[in-house]
Amino acid sequence: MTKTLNVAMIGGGFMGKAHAMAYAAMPMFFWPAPAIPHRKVVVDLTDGAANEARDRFGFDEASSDWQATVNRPDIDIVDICTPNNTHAKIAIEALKAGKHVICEKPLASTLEEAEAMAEAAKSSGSTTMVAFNYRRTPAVALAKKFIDDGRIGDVINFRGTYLQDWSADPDGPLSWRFQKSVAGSGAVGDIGTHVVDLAHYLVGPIETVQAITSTYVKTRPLQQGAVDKLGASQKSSGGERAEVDVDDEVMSMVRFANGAIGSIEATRNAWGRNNYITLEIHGTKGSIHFNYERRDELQVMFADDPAETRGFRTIYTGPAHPYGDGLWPIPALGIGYGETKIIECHDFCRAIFDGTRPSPDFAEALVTERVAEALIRSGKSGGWETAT
Ligand code: SOE
Repeated sequence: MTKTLNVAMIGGGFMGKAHAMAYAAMPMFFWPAPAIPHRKVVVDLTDGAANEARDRFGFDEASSDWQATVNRPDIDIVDICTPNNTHAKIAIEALKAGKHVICEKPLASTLEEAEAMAEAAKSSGSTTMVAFNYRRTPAVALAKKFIDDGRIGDVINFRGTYLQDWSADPDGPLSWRFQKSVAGSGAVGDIGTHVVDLAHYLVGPIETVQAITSTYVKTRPLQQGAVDKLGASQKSSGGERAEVDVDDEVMSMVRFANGAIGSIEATRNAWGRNNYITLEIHGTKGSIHFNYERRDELQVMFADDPAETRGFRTIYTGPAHPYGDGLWPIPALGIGYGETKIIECHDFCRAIFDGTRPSPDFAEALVTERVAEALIRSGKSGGWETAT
């Protein structure tokens, strides 16, 4: 009989919704499932919010006490979907209690916390994972396969961008995402780390970086209510404004340990760009291009194609490609954010089942944190900074 894993999910907001949906749907996609995740307890700040999350996301129980919950003997997985500055304390307590831990990205709000989390993971016998979901887009996993199979030769260049526009409106609220004490950084930690993770996954570790960071909107209206509304304009609230102390944008040059060079950009202030994650990778024998806003497609160019047909071709991912046996039976039926979270949930449960290390686990995500910290440092110093 397939093993059941009881889940305690801490945080019932936007990410809680995505994870709860993945727990419910994973065995419907991947069958036989490595384990059946059971939505046991959801924790939120107040009893009212927790009860609402329980009813909405299909958990058995609700609680406003994360500490008591992660120590319950009937819990197998602790899933952290809370703001960045709470990750370390919840994860470390859960690891001490012998739980497997999946944590939303970025790993933590400071490098010190991230190091403590990786250390706690190392000295536990538990499985850990950080929810960098975009590497689980089938087209991105197919790009990885082409690179690993040598189809584009040695990678010489990586260009990665993550552009959004939800914070371009200066009247968007000053949520925790704009507060250094909670988020750690702005675009760098929130979305730049996704690109760093993709760069690491596809090309390898980054050694040195040189960055420019900028904060365009210096003050924002204080947020009304606790719910993270991302960019919803508060123009009419007429309320008090407070200082933004994180970056809005980062542009950078990077050097990889294997000699490849590249660039990484991230901003949440690019009007018209919604979830515009692009990757352009050049190798000695071909190129790869991906745009998340067309995420069923991977563009590839192989230099050894005959001259008259040489050029970028578009592959629509489907059953023949990574994760294809679990997803939809016809290419281009559509992969969404939800599917990437379902695959993430599958890979985490499989790693628990097999006793293998999922990627990225806390140790691997710490490498991404080091790059993020080097980007921030370089943004201040103006010079090259090491990420190791
Ligand atoms: C906001 O920028 C955000 O919700 C990120 O925090 C997520 O990681 C990203 O995938 C979608 O946008």
